[in-house]
Amino acid sequence: MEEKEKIFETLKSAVVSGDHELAIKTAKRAIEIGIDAYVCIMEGLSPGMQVVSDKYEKREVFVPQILRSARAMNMAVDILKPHIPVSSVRTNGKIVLGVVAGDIHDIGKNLVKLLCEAAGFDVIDLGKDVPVEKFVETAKEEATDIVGMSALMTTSMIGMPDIIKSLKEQNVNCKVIIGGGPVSQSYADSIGADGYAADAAKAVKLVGKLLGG
Ligand code: B1M
Repeated sequence: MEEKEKIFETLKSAVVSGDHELAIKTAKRAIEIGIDAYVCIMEGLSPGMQVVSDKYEKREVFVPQILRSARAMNMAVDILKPHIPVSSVRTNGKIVLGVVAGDIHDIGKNLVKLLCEAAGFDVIDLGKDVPVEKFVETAKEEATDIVGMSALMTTSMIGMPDIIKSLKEQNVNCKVIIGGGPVSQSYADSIGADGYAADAAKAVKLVGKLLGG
């Protein structure tokens, strides 16, 4: 196996086993030998988190292991992030991004933020468990182009239409995109969102498309 492939596999297994020391060491090695930091996230860390998600669904791992995996992933991302080439073409596109109220799952949202920033968009990150008013007020104050909402639970995604309704009522002129496990293109259509993306890379493409790029 080529060293590059080995690095991706090691990053993946470091996330799966929640070994942050291995994740950091491997991320540093990747940078040292010139492997693309973005590809390390997409081919190593992200698939690792996917494995953990699947195991959680099957009750093969539990919350403590999940938190260790998330920590390993975040620590490796911190090493890799400064090495992701930020697009030299500033788009002037501004995105207000957050995880909707009642939901604290922010790993996916953080990936969306990372890739959107790398693509040259300005991202205002509202964090997690964000109330409707916070999305709307910030969108207004910042005259944002796009509001991006993430939800990982069926119980929290139902808050998304309230944000869209409130944006419309207050005449905030922006597009709305959504993402996260339980949502879909058909859900986006049904609530009047302007777009849905299944993953962070697709979110970047969608933002570009909606901004006319
Ligand atoms: Co919890 N959790 N969790 N959890 N968790 C899920 C979501 C769940 C599906 C697991 C399950 O039971 N099968 C389930 C929800 C069920 C439902 O729908 N009702 C669940 C539950 C129930 C809970 C708790 C209630 C558990 C409890 O306490 N009993 C609790 C909820 C707390 C709360 O939010 N109020 C809870 C807690 C946690 C942890 C804290 C342990 C941890 C979160 C840590 C953190 O995020 N900081 C956690 C995790 C990690 C998961 C799973 C295992 C993995 C999620 C993840 O990070 N995936 C998850 C199982 C699953 O998803 N299958 C589960 C990796 C990440 C890279 O993918 O987030 O999908 P994802 O993001 C992707 C795309 O979706 C997309 O791009 C991302 C990157 O490619 N995307 C967007 C995301 N947002 C986007 C926005 C966009 C565009 C694309 O545009 C704006």
